[in-house]
Amino acid sequence: MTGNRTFTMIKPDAVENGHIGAILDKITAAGFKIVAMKYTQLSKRDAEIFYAIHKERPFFGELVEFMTRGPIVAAILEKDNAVDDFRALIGATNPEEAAEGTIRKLYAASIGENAVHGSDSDENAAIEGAFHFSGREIY
Ligand code: RTP
Ligand code: MG
Repeated sequence: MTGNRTFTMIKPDAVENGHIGAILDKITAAGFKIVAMKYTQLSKRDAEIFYAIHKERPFFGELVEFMTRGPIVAAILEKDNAVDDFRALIGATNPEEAAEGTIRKLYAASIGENAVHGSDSDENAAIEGAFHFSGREIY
């Protein structure tokens, strides 16, 4: 059981492909309440900080390039057991391994360009939410 908030981004591929509306529909239909949301674009520095945990991985440069190439939707979501339930809703990192009906199965093209982000722990949800939103932007 996790806490009641998670952080998500609709990634540049899903924005480019026109899936913002469909993805937000799936998120709200699954019982998540949007408590903060913005349309924005990450700078290289933002992406390098956000994904610092992956900086030694071979795909890091590609990941930063991808995440900064166009706008994203960032949001904080509220629901009981938010982190675990949201990761179940989005599906496996690799869309080929994602369960039927999950957001990545429906809207992602590859392991690198996989449509959405979901925090992996309560601690990271709080850090990632605070990275993108001030207290006055959370309702
Ligand atoms: P996320 O953090 O975006 O919710 O994804 P995740 O937990 O399912 O996966 P994670 O291991 O945290 O990886 C972060 C993001 O890096 C890209 N990636 N590319 N080319 C590759 O092998 C590879 N592996 C990971 C993906 O965009 C992944 O979501
Ligand atoms: Mg992750």
